[in-house]
Amino acid sequence: MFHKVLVANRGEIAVRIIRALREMGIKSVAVYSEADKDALHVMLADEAICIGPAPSTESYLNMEAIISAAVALGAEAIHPGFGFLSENAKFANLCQMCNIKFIGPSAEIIEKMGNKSEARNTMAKAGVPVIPGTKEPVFDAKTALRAAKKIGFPVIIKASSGGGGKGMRVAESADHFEELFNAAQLESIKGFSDDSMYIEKYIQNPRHIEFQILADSFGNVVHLGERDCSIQRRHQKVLEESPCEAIGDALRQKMGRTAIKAAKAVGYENAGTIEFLLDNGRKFYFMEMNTRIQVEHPVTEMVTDTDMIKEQIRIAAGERLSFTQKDVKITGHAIECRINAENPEKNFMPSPGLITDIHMPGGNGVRIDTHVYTDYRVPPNYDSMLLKLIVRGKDRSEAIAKMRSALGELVIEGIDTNIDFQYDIVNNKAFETGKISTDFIETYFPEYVKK
Ligand code: MV4
Repeated sequence: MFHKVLVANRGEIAVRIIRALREMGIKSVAVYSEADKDALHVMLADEAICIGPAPSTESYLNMEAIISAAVALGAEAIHPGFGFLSENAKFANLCQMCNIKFIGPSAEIIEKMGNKSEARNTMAKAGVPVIPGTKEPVFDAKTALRAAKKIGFPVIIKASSGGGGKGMRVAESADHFEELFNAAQLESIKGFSDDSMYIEKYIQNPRHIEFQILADSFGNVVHLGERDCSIQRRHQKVLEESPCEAIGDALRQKMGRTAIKAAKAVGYENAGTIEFLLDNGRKFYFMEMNTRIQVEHPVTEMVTDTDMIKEQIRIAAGERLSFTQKDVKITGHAIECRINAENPEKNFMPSPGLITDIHMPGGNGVRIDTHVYTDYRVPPNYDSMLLKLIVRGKDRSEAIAKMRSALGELVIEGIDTNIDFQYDIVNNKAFETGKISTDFIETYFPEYVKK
């Protein structure tokens, strides 16, 4: 096992990883920017080292500074968390060249799955259902239009290097298709320096269902069930739950086996997520693979009684998975609400600043993953997520009751938050009856959706 691990992240996930390391008897090294000198992850780690100024390009994305810190302090591995360098193939490769274990899959797999068009092809070849669409990337509007006509409208135009909704457009018909294509492509060139695009049939009001995978370096792969992440706003998840209300055991098994097949097809190692879209006819399609630990991993931990961060570290250290698929039991129901420093009344504008007071709920089945505390100043430089409120109940209805109670108790003073917005979501009738899809917020909270 490792003796010392560097955590190349900040915020609640850095805290989460440092705690797992301490439980495992592994020394932790925090890295921090000048804006984060008073951050909780810095206080909790065994050692901490400043890696640069506030802008993340000069600190949390500064590969040389992070690798140098690991070498200087003798860390044998780096946990990248999510965001920042977690899906950066160049960084994973740099770690390997410096003899530091990157806690995640190989640079080759990150690269392969980072190209969404290539990932689609790889999965299709492996017999994983993909959404009908182009088999080769397209680079110009005319070729794309021909492909779109073959697929049949509506279609969705996506950037090969995309994700997070950037470089994506829906085309209802051939009219304006070329304009939409060019706009999506321009966004992709600007955002990812890549003009490679692909076209898919557009699935109306799908559910976003993702399967959690764990794969060790001996080729053993298990899935830990799914998360329903359909409630999103501008491609940012707002609330996640496990299991998904809409799939029974038969479909769960089928999707789970498909997720394992997908992971095995690329020789996957470590924790990963297979994202599917589920259409109204209950057909499911591979959409993307995420090669990192995800924000919403706690809902899976709560219903499977696992510690996914510890599993990641064990796998990276070359240990075998200690359980098989038949040992995985999903019990109860978990929900996570992301609490952000933002103002829903002002188009979710970020609201950094001083937290003058905070009261956190607790009790049976209530978990909070956070880095904030009273008198903490939320810096304006990073993601606005403050806290993840996670509850687990014996079934969905108990979990909803717990979440309503916990959100009602949660108080954060000094800055604006989305606590009340989350409270309205969990008190919504459609949410209560499980009628959710990716258009949930537009449908039930149109006043919050800026046109
Ligand atoms: C789709 C789709 C419908 N049909 N692809 C959104 C982000 C990116 N990862 C892919 N996305 C979508 N791809 C086809 N062929 C609908 C979405 C989508 C979506 C997906 C999951 C959760 C929320 C969403 C919100 C809008 C669009």
